[in-house]
Amino acid sequence: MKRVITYGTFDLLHYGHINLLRRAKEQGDYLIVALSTDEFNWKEKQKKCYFDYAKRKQLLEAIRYVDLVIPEEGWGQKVKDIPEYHIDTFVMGDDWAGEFDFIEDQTDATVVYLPRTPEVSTTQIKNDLKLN
Ligand code: C2G
Repeated sequence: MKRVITYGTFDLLHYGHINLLRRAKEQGDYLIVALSTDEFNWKEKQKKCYFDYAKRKQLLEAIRYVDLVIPEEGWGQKVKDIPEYHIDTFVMGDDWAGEFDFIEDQTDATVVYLPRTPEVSTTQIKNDLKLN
């Protein structure tokens, strides 16, 4: 069984996220999503989520491609998660291209960056709806 992991905030879940999760699952047989906690989002990414962690987790768990959702509480946890969950492939959108190459040096996982869905983003949705 090939196990895949990806990380993110996934606020105001949209089809760009779904495209990413579908292609991440295609990299293996089992997909774990490490979901940024509200604290991590605010402290480390200055993101204030519209939906809190519990609601974002509920939404992700309803997606057919997602097998398990775990919390992402810090930048450094990836190199621990990968051995702990026996991960074969680490996947991120290519807006992160290059940022996580170290993972191939520090773990047995392969790093894959997938093209983002260009025209949609949570920020754009908020701006369009004037939620800012
Ligand atoms: N994504 C995408 N296309 C979009 C928007 C997002 O492919 N139009 C991808 C991103 O590249 C990322 C995932 O969906 O791989 C989740 O996006 P965000 O929730 O914005 O995640 P981010 O804030 O980038 O957090 O430790 C890593 C961070 O937690 C990533």
